[in-house]
Amino acid sequence: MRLSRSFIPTLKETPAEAQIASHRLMLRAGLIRQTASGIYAWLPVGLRVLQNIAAIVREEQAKAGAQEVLMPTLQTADLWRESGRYDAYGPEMLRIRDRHERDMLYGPTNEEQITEIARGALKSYRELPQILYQIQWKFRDEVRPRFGVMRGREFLMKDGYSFDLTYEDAVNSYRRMMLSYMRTFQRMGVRAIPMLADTGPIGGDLSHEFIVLAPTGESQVFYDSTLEELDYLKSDYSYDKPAELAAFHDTINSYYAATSEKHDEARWAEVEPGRKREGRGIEVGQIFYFGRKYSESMNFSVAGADGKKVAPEMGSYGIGVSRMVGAVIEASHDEAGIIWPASLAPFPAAILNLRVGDAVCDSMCEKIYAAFGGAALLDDRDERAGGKFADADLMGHPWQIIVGPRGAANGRVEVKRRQDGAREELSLEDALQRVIK
Ligand code: 5CA
Repeated sequence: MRLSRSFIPTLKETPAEAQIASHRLMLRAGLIRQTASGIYAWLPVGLRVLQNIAAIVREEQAKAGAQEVLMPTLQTADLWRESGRYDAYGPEMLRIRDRHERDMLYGPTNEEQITEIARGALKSYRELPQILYQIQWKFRDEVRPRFGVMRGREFLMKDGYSFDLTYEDAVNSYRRMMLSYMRTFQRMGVRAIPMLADTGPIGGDLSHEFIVLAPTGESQVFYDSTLEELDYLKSDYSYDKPAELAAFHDTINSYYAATSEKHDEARWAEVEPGRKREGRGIEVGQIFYFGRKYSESMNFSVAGADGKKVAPEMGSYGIGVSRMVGAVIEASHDEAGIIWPASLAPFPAAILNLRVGDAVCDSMCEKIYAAFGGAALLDDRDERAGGKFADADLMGHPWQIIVGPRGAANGRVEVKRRQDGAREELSLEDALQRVIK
């Protein structure tokens, strides 16, 4: 993309309404704009990041055997009356009435909706297990929306739902999703620590939250630092082998990790002092096993092997896709701006043309731009070098390729790595080799 023609409304001043770094940086780097309290429009750069997150989620869900669906944002109240949650959900639910005076709602989550769909389609135990998920907008009328996309009212969630015949199978699905989550978060360049959690309005008796550490996080957390070191991408646990999934789950659960609600001082005291980590964290995902809570209340059963009706065992699995953008920035930024992990960056690199109009600089920049297949961001604005450096740092591209008249005349460019600020002068060919993987 050419910066001169792009829609990337960056801000020089720090927006007064933003209390935390990620919110400030998302506004300043032109990722989002607020349209109403807790509701945001995603501008081109922000949307790219959101789509990069969604793409990783989709790949990892597919590997774990989950299938993608897309359910409506609007649901009928009758569905929620069946499960008993219509009244129980309270003022966080946005209730709407259509022209026929029918009660509707903007979905805060989709257990009822997916149960109704499964109930209409699944008739026999042979059709289980199933894991279905979607990436769809949710609305929760939070009392205090704050911190930008971190606690919004409208937000993008990946929500998945599993259906199994037996408790053992359901726990296997839960573990399968847990492993896929650890791989998903690791690919996004953040360490999310799984912690035993309360189940809240979703219900059930087994739940884990996935927490990214950041000083501005809303939860107080305690964990063994071993959980930061495990490499889930290299580990070869197989999704198809229940014993391996059990071993994975046991490994995770053998290290202490809990939010303040579940914190157990006696167990904490047993953690090796050098491995104790305590701090604030952002919940980027949560998974739940809740058995037959929805299948029983909503009358969903399949025929078992003996012909008798069985209510399937269920779980649900969420990732805060839009919250993730804020969480990654909280975990990865400095004074100058965002530092994107390569896997989520809106552009793999920025090409900074320090003298637009100079034939050598222009042609070198075009060559580099073409080498990226147009995927990089070309700063071709007629602006001072200082402004270009500041904007590139603010936007957080993993690499900057800096093309100035003196170097260009000798076929050389400067390459800066955003993560540590390391700079190197290289030939055009070496620079491309360094940056394009
Ligand atoms: N049905 C289940 C799992 S599919 C569910 O709704 N789980 S949840 O309530 O934990 O939400 C899933 C994830 O959405 C959370 O872990 C969090 O990352 C994100 N989330 C929840 N509320 C908000 C909010 N107000 N703003 C942004 N993200 C949110």
